[in-house]
Amino acid sequence: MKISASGIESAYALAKKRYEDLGVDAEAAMARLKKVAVSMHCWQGDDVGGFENESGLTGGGIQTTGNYPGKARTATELRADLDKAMSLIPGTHRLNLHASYAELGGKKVERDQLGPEHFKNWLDWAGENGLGLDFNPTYFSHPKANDGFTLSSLDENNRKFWIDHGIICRQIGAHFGKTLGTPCVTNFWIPDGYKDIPANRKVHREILRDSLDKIFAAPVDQHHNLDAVECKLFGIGSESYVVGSHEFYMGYAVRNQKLLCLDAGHFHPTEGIADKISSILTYLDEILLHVSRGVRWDSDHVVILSDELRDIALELVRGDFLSRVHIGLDFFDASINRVAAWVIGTRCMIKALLYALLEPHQELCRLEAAGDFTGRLALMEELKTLPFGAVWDYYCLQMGVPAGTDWLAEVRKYESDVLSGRQ
Ligand code: RNT
Ligand code: ZN
Repeated sequence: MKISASGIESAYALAKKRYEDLGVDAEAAMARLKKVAVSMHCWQGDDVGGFENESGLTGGGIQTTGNYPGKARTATELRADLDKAMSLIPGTHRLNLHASYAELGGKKVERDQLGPEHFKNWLDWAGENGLGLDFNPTYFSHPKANDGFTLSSLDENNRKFWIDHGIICRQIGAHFGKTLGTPCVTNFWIPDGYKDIPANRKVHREILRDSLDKIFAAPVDQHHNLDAVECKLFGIGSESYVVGSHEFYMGYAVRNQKLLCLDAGHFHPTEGIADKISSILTYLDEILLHVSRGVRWDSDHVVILSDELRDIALELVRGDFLSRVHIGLDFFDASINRVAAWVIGTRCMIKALLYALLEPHQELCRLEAAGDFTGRLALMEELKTLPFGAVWDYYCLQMGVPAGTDWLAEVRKYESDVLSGRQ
């Protein structure tokens, strides 16, 4: 059932007053929210398959599960699905592309030979829709990564191939950034690691440092491209040792002033990333987040409005970090409608930010500084049941996207009109 606009407006009027009583300006919160761009990942739409060949996601220790019908088979279909998803999400956002989503026109182009021309359609589409682009070299689903090693491989030829891929991707990223007038974050994640106990942990880390140094030595304009490195604890098939661990990349990022990418699924299963943000931003200007949801392992479930997500958003707002943190999403679920997955996850990210922007932060800080931890806890708990949903619905209404679950009817229609025709 469609929610009526007048119902949303009257609920909002009451909610606004309730927040005002706490010294919070709901209008100002929404105005700030409007400016936040979330980088939506292309890979939710086709189960991290990419368009280089038929085989889809192979290796790398990441996995999609499920076979919900309607997966995008071409870049054109993927863009159509993204258009649909984006039309149901308030605000103007970004698209995060992987190199494996190059459009090669039926030709075989190796990953060390890619160029901006292979992403022309993506770039045109982003420009037409006012979207920024982010980018990722693809270090998985490739014969040269089959032994589990890429940039830290002991094989010099392999390494050279992957170094060249990295350099080319940074150049492509800079081209995106320059063309679109907003810097592209190019994020490096590699799967390298061992299933079982390594005899020589050190050698791969030294090699990885050397490979990264070579990649980043290539001159690329920082105004157009920002480099990020993503750490990880373990993957399927790399349970005992991941070369690019947290300590490895934190050291690398701090020494070389690169962005560190924190993926919510890349730490111990009970460890959140919210508390890490202000620590790392003490030493780095900017970071990248991969907002994800691990269930028992780094399972990349669709992001929901969990405590963990709220904590991340609260940290971004409380620390005034929104301009220093690039928010990317990283989840992939093939067991539900893929367009719906994007919509749910992205809307939840935005919702969490709205929740955080509606917090009476100064008052909480005042209580804390005065040593009134009782008052701090009491107020924090009270905030959870304020009429936040009424502000969210109103925000959607203002932004011209469906409120409540009204978006679902549109996804269902798209499923029967478009997705169901895909075999
Ligand atoms: C893998 C990393 C990485 C990938 C994407 C597809 O564990 O999280 O970010 O999910 O590059
Ligand atoms: Zn990630």
